[in-house]
Amino acid sequence: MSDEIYMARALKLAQRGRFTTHPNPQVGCVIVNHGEIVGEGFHYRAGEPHAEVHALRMAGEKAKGATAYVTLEPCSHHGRTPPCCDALIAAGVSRVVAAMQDPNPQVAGRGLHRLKQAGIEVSHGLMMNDAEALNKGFLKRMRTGFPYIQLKLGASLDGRTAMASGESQWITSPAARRDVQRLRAQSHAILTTSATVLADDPALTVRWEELDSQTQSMYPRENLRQPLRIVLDRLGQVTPEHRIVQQAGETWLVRAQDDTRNWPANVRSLQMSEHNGHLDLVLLMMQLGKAQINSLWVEAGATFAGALLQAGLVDELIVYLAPTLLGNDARGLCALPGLEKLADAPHLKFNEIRQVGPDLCLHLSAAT
Ligand code: AOF
Ligand code: ZN
Repeated sequence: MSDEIYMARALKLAQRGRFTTHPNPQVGCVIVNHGEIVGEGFHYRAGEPHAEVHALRMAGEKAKGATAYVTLEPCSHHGRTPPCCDALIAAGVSRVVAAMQDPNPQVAGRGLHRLKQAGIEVSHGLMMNDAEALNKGFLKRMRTGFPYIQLKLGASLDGRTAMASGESQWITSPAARRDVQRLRAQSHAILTTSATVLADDPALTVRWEELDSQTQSMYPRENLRQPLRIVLDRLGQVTPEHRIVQQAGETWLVRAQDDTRNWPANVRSLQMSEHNGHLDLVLLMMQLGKAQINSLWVEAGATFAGALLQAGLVDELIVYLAPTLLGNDARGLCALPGLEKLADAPHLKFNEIRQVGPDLCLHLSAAT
């Protein structure tokens, strides 16, 4: 069998960590000796063994002289766990095929170098695009210091989100809301604004019973992790009565003024400088990157969506479109103040189009 088949298997295994590895990447490993898979593993949670360690444990003596297929360069540093390249060397592996190098500055080529120095045949780049797609958040944070930002929008076919009165609940279908639950579950953190909290009082949690059955089967209820909730609350309008601060998991309130209120232990108030009556979004994203947040899922209103787009901070737009028309009096999807010329409009491209129940889900990114 060819290298691609084993790497495809390693990529598939890596995905089993999709809901749980943050802030670490998803990594899979397959060990093959004389055409037989003798060990497999994937990384499940930060602090727990890396993919290679699981696979080496399964392979035991059979790792000697074997080939290890890994979706990310084996690590060379002592983090929460010891270096995987040492474990591969000690086990007597004779060849390592990595899908890509690890941009983590603590690794960045040193893992592959150490393996080579130990006399192991090393290569990287096999199925690299798939490996990149697996860890968009981790890779962006390692390369730029910013989290990977996904902006979720929901609208009618004519791009409207609410009637003029504000009436807006359930334009999209229950199937679309289940899809949102799955995408929230994969995100490291969820961001919203106090305007949305004051208008809708959302919980912004993942409800296991609302996940689709395939997701449920790979994400047992007892392992459910609530993504961190972050609210941009410049003026300190969120109160202990709002649902978002009453949920399991952490909530951070980002404010321009220091907050002296006694919040429960799972609520943190962070102070950030403001500029012309706005929090500095670029600074915010840098701080979230420093806090090791790989991926940010944004659910907010048209004003914030527009601000984020105009700041060039959106990596991916995820738009649910319902097969209905709300007319010209209804509210628009995205405020883009100052936009007058067509040439200045954001240029996007469609990357994926899915039908979700009766709705469409469109995935877009900036056109390059
Ligand atoms: C691998 N295989 O399965 C993972 C890797 O704190 P630690 O010890 O868990 O190290 C985390 C770093 O190790 C992470 O940032 C990334 O660079 C690498 N993750 N590497 O070879 C794995 N999870
Ligand atoms: Zn490792």
